[in-house]
Amino acid sequence: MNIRTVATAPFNDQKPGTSGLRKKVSVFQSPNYLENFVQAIFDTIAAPAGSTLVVGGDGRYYNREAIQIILRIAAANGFGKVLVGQGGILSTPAASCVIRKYRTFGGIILSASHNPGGPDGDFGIKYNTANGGPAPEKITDAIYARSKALDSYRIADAPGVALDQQGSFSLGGMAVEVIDPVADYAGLMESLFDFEAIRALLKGGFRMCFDAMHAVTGPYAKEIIEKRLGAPGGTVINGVPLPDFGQGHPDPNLTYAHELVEIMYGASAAAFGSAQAAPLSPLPERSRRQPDFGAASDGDGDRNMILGRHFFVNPSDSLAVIAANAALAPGYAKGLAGVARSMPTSGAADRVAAKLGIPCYETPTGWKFFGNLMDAGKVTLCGEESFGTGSDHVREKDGLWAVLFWLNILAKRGQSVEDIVHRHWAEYGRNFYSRHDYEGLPSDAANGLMAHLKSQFASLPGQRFGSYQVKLCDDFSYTDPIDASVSTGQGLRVIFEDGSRIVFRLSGTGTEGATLRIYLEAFEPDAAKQRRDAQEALAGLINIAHELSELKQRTGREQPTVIT
Ligand code: G16
Repeated sequence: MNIRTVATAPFNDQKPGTSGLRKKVSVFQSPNYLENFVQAIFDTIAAPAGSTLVVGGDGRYYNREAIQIILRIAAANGFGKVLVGQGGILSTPAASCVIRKYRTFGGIILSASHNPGGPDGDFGIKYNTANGGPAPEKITDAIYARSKALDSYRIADAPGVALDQQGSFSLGGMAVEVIDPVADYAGLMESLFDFEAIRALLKGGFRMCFDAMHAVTGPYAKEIIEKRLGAPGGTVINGVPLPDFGQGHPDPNLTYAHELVEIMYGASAAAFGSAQAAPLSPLPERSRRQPDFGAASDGDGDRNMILGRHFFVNPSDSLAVIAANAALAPGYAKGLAGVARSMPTSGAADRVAAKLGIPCYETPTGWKFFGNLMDAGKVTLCGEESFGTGSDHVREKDGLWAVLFWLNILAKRGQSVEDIVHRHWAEYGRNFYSRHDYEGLPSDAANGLMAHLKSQFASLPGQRFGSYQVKLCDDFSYTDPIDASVSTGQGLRVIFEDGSRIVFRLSGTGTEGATLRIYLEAFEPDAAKQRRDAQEALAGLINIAHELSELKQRTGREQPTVIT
């Protein structure tokens, strides 16, 4: 094998964000950009010669080209074997599953998650460690440091590997095994859930729709939901992964999964969710009677949105409902060790944990913060408000897993989605919750707004805003209970005397300007008052958020881009 050492200059912008390095495709295509970052990963992880790596992605534009480059750099850096998903495809949870099942040294996942794809869209890359989870901050910080000092990378001169055919190949002496991207993952799902009960549910007239949004979950959902669980063909819509996601935005929320929302809400869809709801198209034949259950997943298959007929399940509530009903799924019948949620996620899961007598951990935003807790056996379930739910079956959040968990619960309880959530609120109280996103803000304006908020923190406690009195304000920081690592600057919290709160954060996953997220939460124990619209119930807090942040003066915006 001929290995070339290529001289290069470091880039100064390769700092991984909330979940890996995400940039425009054109940035990754610029000479040496991807190569440098991959070499920085390999230099940092220092895998012993002959190690095995997993490589796969969500199928977005540049996925195949990037995989060929990574294979050649892996060969030049002494890896003995790489497992690649057929067609270059591996959903993020499936990659985690494969890393764990075959005990590989780690894996590289190519995805910009829910961000749009195509030549003008986004691309991303992240490294996952041997536990199957995203590398923790100490590794991503070291990769970043290395990327700033890199002056060369090593690459094998070898022809590309045919990714469309399963089998074993050789690339300059390194083994490349092209594997079925679905089989291992589907087998794992079958071991966790009561497929018999779900099959019976689907046979008995229960109708569902799964929107794969032309992203990676299409083949997984078709195999599991249509083939193994027997749902009729056509249950999975937009099931063919496309490099540009059919020009869509593969983010399973009420704004971007509008086709599914139209199906589930029928004519009233426009009233829901978004300040920018797309106009309604004529209803397709199948939605004359809305399905009982709707779900969608994102670009790389780790997010999920759960809908009932005319009913949206807030992701924070979804985590709480799954926790409360976990014993109904065979894989969780023995009970939960604990649950964890990110700080901005509502406290609904905390109430379930308290009742179950198990711990509930509060971490910063980012799935990587759950890894240590799961590895130490402290938590079984984890979730985030950003449409992420998962468990210790892998070390990533898992969209289809959440869908199957809901199906398992629905099959066992025989009630509607709406009914299950209403009963949950009646039992535990309702954490009214919403997230308002302001996308594409100039970075200066967003940073100025956050600095302005922080500057008021000393004087806010004790101040009254209508019926709300400020109890405390802080910039959230977290000390990992397992390795004692400290993460600071994780979101500005304004907490009121009655437990309501407003959190302000800048997203760490965007590639253009800044995205401001405002998270709003208020608790309602009275069942008679729980069925109000969340925006209405949170209106007072929304006004306070605008006032404290000087949102309009600083950004010119009054309406969020997306409301969850
Ligand atoms: C990533 C992380 C999640 C995080 C989400 C939103 O998800 O894995 O843990 O909650 O981003 O992060 P931010 O608010 O910083 O944009 P994904 O699905 O994009 O990988």
